[in-house]
Amino acid sequence: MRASRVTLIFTIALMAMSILAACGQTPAAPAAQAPAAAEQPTAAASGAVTKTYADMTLCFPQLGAESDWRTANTASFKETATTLGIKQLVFSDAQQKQENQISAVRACIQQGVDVIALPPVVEDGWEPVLTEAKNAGIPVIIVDRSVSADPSLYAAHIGSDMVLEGERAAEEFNKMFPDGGAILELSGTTGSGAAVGRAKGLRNKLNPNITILDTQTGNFTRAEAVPVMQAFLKKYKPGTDFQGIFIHNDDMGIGVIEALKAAGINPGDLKIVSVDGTRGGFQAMVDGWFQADVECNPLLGPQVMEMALKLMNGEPVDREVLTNETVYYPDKAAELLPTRQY
Ligand code: GZL
Repeated sequence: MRASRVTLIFTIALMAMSILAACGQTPAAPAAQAPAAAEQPTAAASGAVTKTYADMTLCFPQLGAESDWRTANTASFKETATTLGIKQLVFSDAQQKQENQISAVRACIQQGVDVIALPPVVEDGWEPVLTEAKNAGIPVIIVDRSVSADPSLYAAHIGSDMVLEGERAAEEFNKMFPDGGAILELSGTTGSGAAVGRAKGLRNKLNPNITILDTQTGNFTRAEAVPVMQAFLKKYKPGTDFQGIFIHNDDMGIGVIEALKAAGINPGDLKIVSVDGTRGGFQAMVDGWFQADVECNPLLGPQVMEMALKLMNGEPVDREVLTNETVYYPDKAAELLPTRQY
């Protein structure tokens, strides 16, 4: 290209740059497209932007993996989080240790999550960390079991009425032993809202002619229930000293069955009432071991996340949401077993 043409082009470019510089601007990149009206966040009555599930970071410091019930409870939260497309489910497993749950809640407070859904392993000892969450402006939903802390320290409780579950079990024994009798009790984790409530409910409604011969915790696990039942069988004569067993969850019930079989006891020799209504419990009813299984529903994910979103948007929520539950019986167990979600 001849020099004179180069000079001309260079001069024109310089002139263009000097005009733009005089206007205080350099050639701008194309402006970012403003979001279409439909993508604009809606303004709530207060004028604040309405949060959606996509904005939600939910802390779920799960207490452990001790039972089929707990496995189903965890699955309910993880599946619901995926279905709703929440931003993040901050999940942890505390191995049934309160100190681990408390550490997990503190980590969530540090992270600045939107809501904490706490399934407390035991009732007591939550005031300090609930106070920290409150002071950080993070609402807490107590999930499943209850806490003894002042209700002002948390937003709501969603779970089962454990006392009613115990009362329902008592009513089954009252029907089976109209002329009285004696039962053994395998209780859940010591100090847990589930074990405390079920024990209380049993004692509320058990007829006075039925005695609770002995009670021991099996910590809601299959493995820990076996030695407890073996010890009971060494101490008491089945059929003579006791005629029934109340078991606080199906997982321990399966451990109890293992010990009974080893002792040569047959299905139906003893009248057993369990709690949860898991597939294992339904199978135990089909096999004749359980005479009733009191429902305790673990599928709490949808209710909790719906409430969490309301809390994020400053909407009022019910402070106590109890799950509607029933009692299952052997006559329908075979038919219902294939339909069970947990
Ligand atoms: C009850 C729940 C209990 C179940 C057990 O809501 O906390 O914990 O009954 C589980 O199976 O271990």
